[in-house]
Amino acid sequence: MKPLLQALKGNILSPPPVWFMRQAGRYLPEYREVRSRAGSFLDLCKTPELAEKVTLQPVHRFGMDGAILFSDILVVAEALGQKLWFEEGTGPRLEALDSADDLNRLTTRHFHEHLHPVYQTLERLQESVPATVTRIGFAGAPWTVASYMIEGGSSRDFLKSRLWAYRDPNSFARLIELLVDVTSDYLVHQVSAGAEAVQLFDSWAGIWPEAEFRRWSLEPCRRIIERVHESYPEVPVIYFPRGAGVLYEACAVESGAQALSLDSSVPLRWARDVLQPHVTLQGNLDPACLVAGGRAMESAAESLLRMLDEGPFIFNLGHGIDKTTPPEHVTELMEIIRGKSAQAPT
Ligand code: 1CP
Repeated sequence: MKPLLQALKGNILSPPPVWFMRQAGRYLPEYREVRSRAGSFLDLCKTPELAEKVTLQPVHRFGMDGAILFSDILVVAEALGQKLWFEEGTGPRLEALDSADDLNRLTTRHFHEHLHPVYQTLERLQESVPATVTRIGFAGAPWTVASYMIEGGSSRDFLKSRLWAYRDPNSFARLIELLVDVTSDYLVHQVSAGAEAVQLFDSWAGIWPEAEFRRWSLEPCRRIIERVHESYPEVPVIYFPRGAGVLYEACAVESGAQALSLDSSVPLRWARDVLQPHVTLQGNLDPACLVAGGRAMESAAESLLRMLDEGPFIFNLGHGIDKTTPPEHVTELMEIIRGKSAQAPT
């Protein structure tokens, strides 16, 4: 079995398998080259030959154990009929949802047709991903996707979305329910097209108090994971409730996920003692260490390996690769992970 899948099944590997969130992207000159040919970022996501190519770029250059589908979490909003575009420098923009009435503008009628290029990319990857490398599909969690749909783009405080949830929980629940449904379906289709594991990105989970975290982040994700497992009981799900703090424990015990992706703020000793008995852990090197390189990167990577690689573990970052990361630092980090762990007793 492929190393990443073995770790997701709870096996302890030395060296641990490794991949990096957002491993394809602007920090790679070969990505910038393809991106400039594609037109817009969304065109790149929707052109299977090019999306396949950029998915493979980091795998070929660095030899990661996972190849994550090249797409974006926000294509789901677009597939529901919401207008989406990406502005250079400012990131994603959407025609914002302002009220319960706006939910009526959303439709599932063309959902899978719209996402067909994503499925085609995964089908192509079945032929081209190296034999030992795991194909990872993904989706945004309902809360994180809803926040972009309501804010109309990135936000610092998500106040509009939070106020909607507090003032009109029924219509907010309608949006979350819709996203639970389509996201479950989307992931099942990704697996049918060739994804061997899937990751749910709840990048903004950490903004909520406990009760709302459970209601709007954990419970919707638990239901999606359950739905994926109803169709594909063997397919591992990696859950990334970024910023969940001590609530990572509830995620480990209650979500049904096989692995938790840890953000960089999660203390390693606590993660080892409290979370790792329940699930495979993935993470959590600070992406800034990878930009910095040198001693800072080396010592952080070594303590991560020392602390977590006696249980089921996948080396990753605590969040996506920064676009200013020097590619040579990624090469060095791969050497640290593979070299150092290879010498450790098994
Ligand atoms: O051309 C470009 O460089 C556009 C930048 C870019 C890229 C490379 C965006 C816009 N998305 C992506 C790809 C992407 N997004 C992947 C590809 C696979 C890989 O990991 O290599 C994935 C998994 C995502 C997921 C994603 N998109 C998340 C969840 C993970 C996270 O980083 O928290 C989120 C929040 C988004 C929204 C989004 N899309 C793009 C940007 C710049 C953002 C973040 C905006 C913000 O911070 O609010």
